Amino acid sequence: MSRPGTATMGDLLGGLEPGRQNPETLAEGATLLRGFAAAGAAELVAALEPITEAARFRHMVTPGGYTMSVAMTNCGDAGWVSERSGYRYDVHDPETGRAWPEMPAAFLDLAARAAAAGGFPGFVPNSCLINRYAPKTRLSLHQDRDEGDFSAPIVSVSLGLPAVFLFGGLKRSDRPRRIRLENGDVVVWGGPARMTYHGVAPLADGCDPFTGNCRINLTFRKARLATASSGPSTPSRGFVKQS
Ligand code: MD3
Ligand code: FE
Repeated sequence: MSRPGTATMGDLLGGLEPGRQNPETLAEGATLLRGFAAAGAAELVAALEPITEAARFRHMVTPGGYTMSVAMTNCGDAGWVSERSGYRYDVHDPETGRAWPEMPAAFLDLAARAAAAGGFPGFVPNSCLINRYAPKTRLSLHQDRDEGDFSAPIVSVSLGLPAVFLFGGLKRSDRPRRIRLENGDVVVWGGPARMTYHGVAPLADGCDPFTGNCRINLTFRKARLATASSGPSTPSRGFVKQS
């Protein structure tokens, strides 16, 4: 960007060229940190190996009976689960009955540093949802509202093949903006952006040196877990996370 003697368009516009700032505020509470995880991407992908060995990627079924095209698994104290009976955070992997694999220190560290850079210091996620997109895989517009604590942000990390992220508004009918997310890009979603509708357009074919022909997305979350005093968690209502 700052090669001596080479004036780029960004320089000429004083760094104000739309869509070229880093960090970039996408909306109030939503901050795009381009390349924030790029240097550590190989380490993050390597850390996924033992996790996905113990808790395999699987295609979950929605309450509506659709099988999601995104393959998912989790690590941390709780994992997001979709079944015919509803969505929930569960301390066990229903496929194995065992606790989810532990969240690697490198994941926690990255999530905390990114959240701080996005204006949310002190973020300690207890759950990481791991999404795998093969070519043609998509994620329909939805809100994330199963966490129970919406004061904490969600931090998302893109690895491998690029994707077009769909960033909508607070109503499903708000027409989404299209934002290209590449390997190492991190987005922090908090405050008023926390409940926005979002999705991912069908993945284009390609090849990445670390992930091969797929995109991996990590989302770090703070899920409120059921305790003896709070009783069993109630199933979420009205949230449709489509395949
Ligand atoms: C905006 N994942 O796992 S990450 C999801 O690329 C999910 O796999 C997408 O949507 C993916 O739920 C998008 C970006 C993202 C994640 C969570 C958000 C954006 C968000 C929560 C609220 C608002
Ligand atoms: Fe989401």
